Amino acid sequence: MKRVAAIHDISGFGKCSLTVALPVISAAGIEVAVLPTAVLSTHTGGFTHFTYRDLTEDIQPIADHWKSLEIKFDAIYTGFLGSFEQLDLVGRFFDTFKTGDNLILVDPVMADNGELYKIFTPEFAVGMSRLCKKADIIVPNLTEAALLLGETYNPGPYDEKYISGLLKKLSDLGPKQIVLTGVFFNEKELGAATYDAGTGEIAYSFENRVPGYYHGTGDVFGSALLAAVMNGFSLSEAAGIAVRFTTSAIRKTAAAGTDIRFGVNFEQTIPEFLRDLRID
Ligand code: PXL
Repeated sequence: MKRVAAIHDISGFGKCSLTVALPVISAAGIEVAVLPTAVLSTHTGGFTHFTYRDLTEDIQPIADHWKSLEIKFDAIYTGFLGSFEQLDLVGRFFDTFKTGDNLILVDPVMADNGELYKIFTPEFAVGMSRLCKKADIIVPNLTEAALLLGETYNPGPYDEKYISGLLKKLSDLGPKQIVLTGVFFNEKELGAATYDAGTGEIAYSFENRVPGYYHGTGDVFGSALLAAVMNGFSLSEAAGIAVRFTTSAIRKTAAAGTDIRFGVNFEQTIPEFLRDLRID
């Protein structure tokens, strides 16, 4: 069985980060070791007065303990990181646990819809782009891509020339595989673009857009993408699986009329996801 180290926060309510990564990746038959970076009562998107217990002090001792046990990871998956210090500690974690054949996936969680999440400053993006240099795959949305490249956010719609330019510039930062989320060429469809610098292939996956902005979807997408790659799918196939899974979970949530801050119904979408992965 393959094993991934998932380094994200735990937001108790709101279905994102570890409360998504753990069930989704485990359902796909992959063991998940969790390294929580913080414990919050809810995620920070749209809620006020959330609690925030920082776990920066625990990161290095947890890494040291895992190292002493000679635990190996087939992949390391990072998401929401709360500070520069955490970026440094996670970079050190990569140096310790990187092997010749494992995979580092960094989701540079820090912004969406043209805006930084309110707990971050613009300098954080510089630190995050440094961490991305060490990754094999990065999964930014369009806002995060602009921040990583020090460019102005473009609200879209986009065209292939703009997207392929972004993909190549992101790859020039270091990672050989790029998955850009929130891509759309018209108002009807939304999806992801992938670039593999090894093969030069650029591919797109789209589904019909569901109106509204649902929280936690980046983590549903990233977790599904990693699970698919670890189950042997190519990057572009994995992005298609992740786009279908995320969109289907959003559709169920929209149909139920759930508050958009409460996360999406990925749980009841897992059977479809496993059929798509052909491991049901
Ligand atoms: O889903 C990204 C995410 C993860 N963790 C926390 C967040 C967010 C996005 O807002 O606030 C704490």
